Amino acid sequence: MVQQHVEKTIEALLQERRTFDPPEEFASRAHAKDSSIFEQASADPEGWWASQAQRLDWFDEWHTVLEWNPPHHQWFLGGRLNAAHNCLDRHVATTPDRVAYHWIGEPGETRAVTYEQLHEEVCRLANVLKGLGVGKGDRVAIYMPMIPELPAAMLACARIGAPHSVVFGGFSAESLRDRINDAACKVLITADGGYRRGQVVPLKANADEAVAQTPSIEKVLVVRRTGEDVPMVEGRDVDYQDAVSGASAECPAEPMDAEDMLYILYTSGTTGKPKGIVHTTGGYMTGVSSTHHLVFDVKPESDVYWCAADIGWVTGHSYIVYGPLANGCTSILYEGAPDWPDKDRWWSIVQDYGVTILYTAPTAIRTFMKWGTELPAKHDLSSLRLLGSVGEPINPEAWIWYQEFIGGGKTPVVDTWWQTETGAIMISALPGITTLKPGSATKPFPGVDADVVDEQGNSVGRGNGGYLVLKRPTPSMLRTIFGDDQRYVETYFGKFGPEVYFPGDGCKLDDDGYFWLLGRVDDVMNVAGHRISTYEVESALVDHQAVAEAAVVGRVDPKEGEAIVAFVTPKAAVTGDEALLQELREHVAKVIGKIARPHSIVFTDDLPKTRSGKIMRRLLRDVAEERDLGDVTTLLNAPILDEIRTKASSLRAREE
Ligand code: 7RM
Repeated sequence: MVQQHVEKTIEALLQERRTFDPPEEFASRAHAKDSSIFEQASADPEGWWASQAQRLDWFDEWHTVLEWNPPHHQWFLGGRLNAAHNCLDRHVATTPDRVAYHWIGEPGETRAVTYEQLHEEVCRLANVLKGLGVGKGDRVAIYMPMIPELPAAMLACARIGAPHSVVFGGFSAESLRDRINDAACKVLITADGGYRRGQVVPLKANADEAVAQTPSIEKVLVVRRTGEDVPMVEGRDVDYQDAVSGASAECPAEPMDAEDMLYILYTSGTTGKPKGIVHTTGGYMTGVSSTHHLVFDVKPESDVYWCAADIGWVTGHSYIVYGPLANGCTSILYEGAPDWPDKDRWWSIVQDYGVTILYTAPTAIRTFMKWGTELPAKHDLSSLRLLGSVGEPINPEAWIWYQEFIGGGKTPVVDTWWQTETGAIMISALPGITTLKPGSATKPFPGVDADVVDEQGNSVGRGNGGYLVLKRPTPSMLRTIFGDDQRYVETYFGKFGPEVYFPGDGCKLDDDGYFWLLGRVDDVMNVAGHRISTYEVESALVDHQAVAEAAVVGRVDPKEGEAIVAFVTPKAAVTGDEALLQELREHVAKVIGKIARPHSIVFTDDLPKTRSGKIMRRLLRDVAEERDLGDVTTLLNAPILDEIRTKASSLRAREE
C-alpha cells in the first residue's frame, strides 16, 4: 500500500513539476550565481580556461594557453606544476588538520585521514617508489581496494612524475595483465585483498597470475588490508607498510611540464582492445578543479562531499581524488557495497557523517528505488544540500525519486555528462544558476562548445536530435591513446573531421537549447526504417510503475530490419507475467508510439552491467541473437547472463 502511494506521488510530480529553479537560499550562496560567466567564457574560451588554471599553484607560469593543431591540442605551454603539490602541500600550509578522507571499511572500521597525514604518507611512498627504481616517466600499475592507500599511491606517482595506470580491483588477472603490458608498467602496487559483500577479493592472487606474464614488472608493492596470509615472491614483492614506515617523509614534488602525462586510464569500447586514455597534468587539473568547484558548489570549510564511485573508474580519479583534493575539501571514501551488511548502508553513512553533497550513478538510484523508500526514510538525510548523477542518462522518474526521497524534495540534482576521454564534466547544470529539467544534463559547462549535428556535421538546431559533438578542445580532454595515436585520430575525429570531437553519443536539443543525452549511437535501432534509440524505449519502460530497470536491444529481423527485445527487471513484489508483458507493450506504444513496442520482453532479476554500472547491451544483443558471448571480463554480475539466456531462448522457442 505504502509503495503504491509513493508511486502515485511520483506520477503526480512528473506531471506537475517539469522544471526547477535554483532554490533562492542555495543560489544566494553559490560560487556561480551570475550567468554572465557563460557569455564571458564563450566570448573568450582561452581567457576563461586561463582564469580557471589560476585556481592551481604553478611553479612557472605558462606562456601559451592553447596550441591547437587539429586534432591535437596542448594547453598552458611553458607552465610547470605538480598535481600532488596542488592536492596536498598547499593545503598542508593552511589547513593541515582538515580531514581529506573519512574512510569507512566495509567490515566497519573507520579512519579519518587529514591533509597532513596524507601528505606524509604520499612523501614516504614516493621515496619508496624511487628506491624501487621508478623515475619520471615510468608507468606504475595500481590494483587496489578502496582504501586510503589507493589515493596515496596515485599521488605518490604524481609527486615523482610517474604516470599511474589504475586497474579497477574487480577486474580479472587477464584484464590486469593486458593493461600492464600495454603500458609496460615497471612496478605494480596492490594489496593482499579487499572486501566486497563480506567476501575477500583475492587481489594478490590475481596480481600473481597477471605478473607471471608481464615482463616489464620489476617489483610488486603489497599493502596489508585483509591480513590474510599471501605468498610473497622473494626479490620481487615488497611489504608496503614495512617499506613506507622505513622511508623518509621528505620528498620534494617534481616540477612537471603542463603537458607531461599524469595518468593512463583504460576504457573498453564496444569493440577491440581497451584504449589507454592519456591525461596530462596542467589541463586535467584545471578541468577537474574548476568543474568540481562550480558544479558541486563545494565549500571546503563546511561540506562533507561523497562521490560514491570507484576510484578505478574515471569518476573516481576526477571526483574522489584530483578534483576534491585540489580544492581542499573533505570526502567520504567507502570501501564496500551499498547493501552490506544492510541495504541502508549508504543512508547510515550520510547520517553519521552529515554528508552534504552526494554524487552517484542512475543505476544505483534505480536500485535504491527497487529497494523502496522505507530504507532512506529511516535515516536523517537532512544534511544533503546537493545531489549529482553520472554515467548514463537518468530517466525523469529516477531523477524525481532521487530529489524527493534522498534530497528531501529540496536539493538541486545536477546530471553531469562526460567521459573518460573528456576527463572532466562537459555538460551539466550550475546549481545556483540553471533551471533544472529532470532527465536533461541541461547546458554545456562554461568554455565547452557543444552542439548537436546531423550525419553531415551540420547543426540540427533546437527541437531536433542527432550526434553530440564538441567543437573546440578543452584543457581536460585526452591528448591521445597510449601507444596508438592513429586510433585517437580515427576514433574521435574520423566522423566529422579533425576539429570536431565526436564522443559517440546521441543527443536531442529541446526548444530551450537544453541537451538530452540519448546514450551511445551504437545503441540506436532501425525498426522498419525508423531510428529509435534503445534509451527512449528503456525510459518509457521504467516510466511504468511495475518496472525497476530495463535494457533494450535490437535483434536482426528479416521483416523489420531490427526487432526490439526488452530485458525488464520488475520492482520488488511484482511478477513478470503475461499480463504485465502486454501492459508494458501497450505502455511503450502509448508513450512513444506503436513502432517502438517491444517485440519480446524477457523478465529478469538483474541486468548485465559493467563495474561502473553501465548496462552491457552488446552482450544482451548476443543473447537476443543467440550468438556466443563476446568478452565478459568487465562484467560485474556474470552469472545473470546464463539465467537471461535460458529465459530468452525458451521465450523464442514459444514465439516461433
Ligand atoms: C563519466 C563516465 C562515458 C559514457 C558517455 C555516455 C555515458 C556518462 C552521462 C552519460 C547520459 C550522463 N565516463 N554518460 N554520463 N549519458 N547522461 N550524465 O561515465 O567513460 O565511463 O562513460 O557514459 O554514453 O559517452 S565513461
